[in-house]
Amino acid sequence: MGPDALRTAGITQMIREMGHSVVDLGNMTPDIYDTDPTARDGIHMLRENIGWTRRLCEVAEQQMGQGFPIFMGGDHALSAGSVSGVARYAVSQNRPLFVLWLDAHSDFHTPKTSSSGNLHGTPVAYITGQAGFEDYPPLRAVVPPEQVGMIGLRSVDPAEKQALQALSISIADMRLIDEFGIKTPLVRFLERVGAANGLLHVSLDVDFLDPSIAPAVGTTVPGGATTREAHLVMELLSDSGLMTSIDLVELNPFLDERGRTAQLMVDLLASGLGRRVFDRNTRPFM
Ligand code: 5AB
Ligand code: MN
Ligand code: MN
Ligand code: MN
Repeated sequence: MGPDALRTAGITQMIREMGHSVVDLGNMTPDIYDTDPTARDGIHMLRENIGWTRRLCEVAEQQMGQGFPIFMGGDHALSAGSVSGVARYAVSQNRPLFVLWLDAHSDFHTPKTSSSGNLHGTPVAYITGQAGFEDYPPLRAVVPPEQVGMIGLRSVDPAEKQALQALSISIADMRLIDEFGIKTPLVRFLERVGAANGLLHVSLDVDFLDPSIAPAVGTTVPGGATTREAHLVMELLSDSGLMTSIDLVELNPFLDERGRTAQLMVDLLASGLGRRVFDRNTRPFM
């Protein structure tokens, strides 16, 4: 339902109005998967997710060569496929892939450590090549943890914390954002992407935003990004010219209030594609 809510909120028209041509590939379907009803994986829809990952990985690699892919969800588990495909493309271009994870959560469980059994809590561990995904499609291109940045964190489970502490993922939790502003960690990360001539995939989880402005998500956590913080992130991403693909995920229109979360996600994408109130040079003060 998420992608259709984004369509209803005018995502295609907005992109066109910004002067781009856009092709809507429609809703995807997973690759064939094992539907053995006696299988007990302890994980919700493991096999189905593996089918989705395989399909999305192929499509993502292909579409990277065609333009700027926007992956709409749906469950954040889709990023296991989108990012692994984008990573394959980056290898083919001989360029490093950086991933910016905008989320309340670190999504760093493996199917082995997850206590909820919900795979939307696992994609970052998969794309960075952590052990525990033996049933998943083997990764042809791993994203090194040093090339991942997470901004907005405020709900991290003990197993995730332990795994993250051993790695060099850049993390800006809400406390750091309160103290230094959201621009500081983002600009530092973008400087690294630019210096390495990297590609940049952005994964925007609705729950990055504060639930008071974005209620349409199953896993709300108070204390999230404000409307302006989120727009600033997208505006800076657009200024940088570095972003080469994006996921818009976790939108559950069933939980929305008159489509406001879907509309906010579309507006944020517009900022990411360059929409401004004024051009910089028409601003009188600075
Ligand atoms: B989301 C939790 N860590 O594993 C788990 O929304 C939440 O894609 C995961 O960021 C949230 O179930 C996944 C408690
Ligand atoms: Mn979810
Ligand atoms: Mn989340
Ligand atoms: Mn997430």
